[in-house]
Amino acid sequence: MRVLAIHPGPLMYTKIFLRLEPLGLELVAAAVRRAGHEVRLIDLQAASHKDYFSLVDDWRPDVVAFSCNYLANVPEVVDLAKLTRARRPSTFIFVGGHSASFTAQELLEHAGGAIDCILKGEGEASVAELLEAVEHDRRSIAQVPGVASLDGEGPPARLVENLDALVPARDLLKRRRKYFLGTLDPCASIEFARGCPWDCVFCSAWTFYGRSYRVVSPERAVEDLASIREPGVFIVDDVAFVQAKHGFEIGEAIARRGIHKQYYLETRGDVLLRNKDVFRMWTRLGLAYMFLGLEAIDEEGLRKYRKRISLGHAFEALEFARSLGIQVAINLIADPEWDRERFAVVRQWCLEIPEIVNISVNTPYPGTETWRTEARRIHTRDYRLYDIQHAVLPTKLPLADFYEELVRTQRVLAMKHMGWAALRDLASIVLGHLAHGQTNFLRSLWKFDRVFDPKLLLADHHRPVAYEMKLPPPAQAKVDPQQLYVLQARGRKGRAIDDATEQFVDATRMGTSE
Ligand code: B12
Ligand code: SF4
Repeated sequence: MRVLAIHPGPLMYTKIFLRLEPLGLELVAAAVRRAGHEVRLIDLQAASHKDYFSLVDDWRPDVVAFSCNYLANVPEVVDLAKLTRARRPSTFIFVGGHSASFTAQELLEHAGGAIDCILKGEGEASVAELLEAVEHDRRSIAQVPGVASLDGEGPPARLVENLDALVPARDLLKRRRKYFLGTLDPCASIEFARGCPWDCVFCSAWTFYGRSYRVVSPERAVEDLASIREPGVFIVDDVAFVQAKHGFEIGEAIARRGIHKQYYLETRGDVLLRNKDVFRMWTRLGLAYMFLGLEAIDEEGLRKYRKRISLGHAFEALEFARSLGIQVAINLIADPEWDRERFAVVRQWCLEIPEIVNISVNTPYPGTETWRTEARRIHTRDYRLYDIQHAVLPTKLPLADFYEELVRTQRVLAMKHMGWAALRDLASIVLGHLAHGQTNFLRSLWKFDRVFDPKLLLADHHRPVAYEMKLPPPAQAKVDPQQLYVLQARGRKGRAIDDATEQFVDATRMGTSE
């Protein structure tokens, strides 16, 4: 069969700071190809809806598969599915990905029959079986693990047993030069581990994977890395180098192969402090950017996010990251409760430090514990606003003032690293990009005001809402994690970490899951 795989369009953040290849969809596409089908892939972060429909009309796919990792993309995916169905009534249309897995039934209902099914969990695990059913016996699709359709649900989603068997179909992605992350332009993505052993209440990374943690072997990781042409590499792991041994082994294999790249990774402050030598080694190998989830700059804020890390520890991690001599970015979560004074304090603090500071807005997502425990009523059911740049919980300040303060703060922070000053500091890097025809980073330097504008943010709340998000269930004091998991939990044996690391995780995690 001809199978067309689609990643939806960009959200606010991706319009300026970065644009990254849809690695998950490339992995699913590879599994489809392995099963003997013809596959094409289109990424609407780098192509238009018109390009997509031309492809549908010219290539006439038998199957269309959407990726829906981001909740904010739900309306776009539903609309595209409906328009595709109208053009090609017999095409089988299905959706997979992170958010689709947590909102399967409501997605199907919004689509009113335009989506044949949702395939929950890891696409590689069951996509071949689903396509087999589509080709030979459509009535049997509801028996495929992870399938949800209007006729009912199949058995629970299956877990990929061996990550080493996976190879992303990077060759299917046209316009690879469109992908960049700051000065890493162009930039590819790679996965060294999947899942997260922690259980933060505001996060769905662990609930998706049943709190499992699996690793790619060092040999396989390096083989994949060696096949990447781009000089920049984004390591997509939720928390990089949870276990020092894994990080060292991959690093040593990279050094042996003589691979020279620049890397971006995200990790936790406590992991950084525990595994300092690994991060030192990676700095020598080309680590250029590190993103640290600090979340708050005061004890009250940290308590609110129930971070079992003291402020002293968080700053120690920041100090250490700084000492590596690389570009460090941190994230702070702005709560809708913030008033003008709180924003002013944050602005001041951020101006005093050299790091890139990213501010996101506290947003409860389906699939998280907070979704079921948050007593504050969400004040919008518009999926498009769930991009952690908009306020979906009631704000203490009038909404217009909240956005004014938020953007003012974000602008102050962004300007430290954008515009003419950035160009002056990074002139040699930018000239290098231009010599290779890469302009993504250069163009990003002046885009801020066009995208981050308090009036635009406010206006977004007044757009007509075609699809209303399902409300969370009545707030509960305590949630059984089993109710949240997409992939079934395997307990301790599902986490490929040694006992010392398991104990370390236990001492630093927020939740109470097994
Ligand atoms: C890497 C990453 C990014 C990257 C790259 C995203 C990209 N282009 O795909 C960047 C940095 C750009 C990014 C940005 C954002 N991200 Co992000 N990101 C992640 C992260 C850490 C890993 C995703 C990943 O690559 N995993 C590895 C691959 C192999 O897995 P995967 O993509 O999930 O794909 C698998 C399955 O989902 C499924 N699947 C996926 N597509 C399909 C399609 C079909 C047909 C099928 C059957 C299956 C299937 O099978 C795949 C293989 O197993 C996740 C956390 C997580 N662990 O999921 C957060 C996460 C997805 N991001 C999140 C958020 C909030 C954002 C932002 C909105 C944040 C912001 N700062 O503004 C932006 C928006 C980006 C945009 N689309 O415009 C949230 C999503 C919340 C939600 N429910 O919507 C997550 C879950 C993080 C979290 N802890 O809450 N992100
Ligand atoms: S450490 Fe917490 S926030 Fe980070 S991915 Fe794991 S569960 Fe999510």
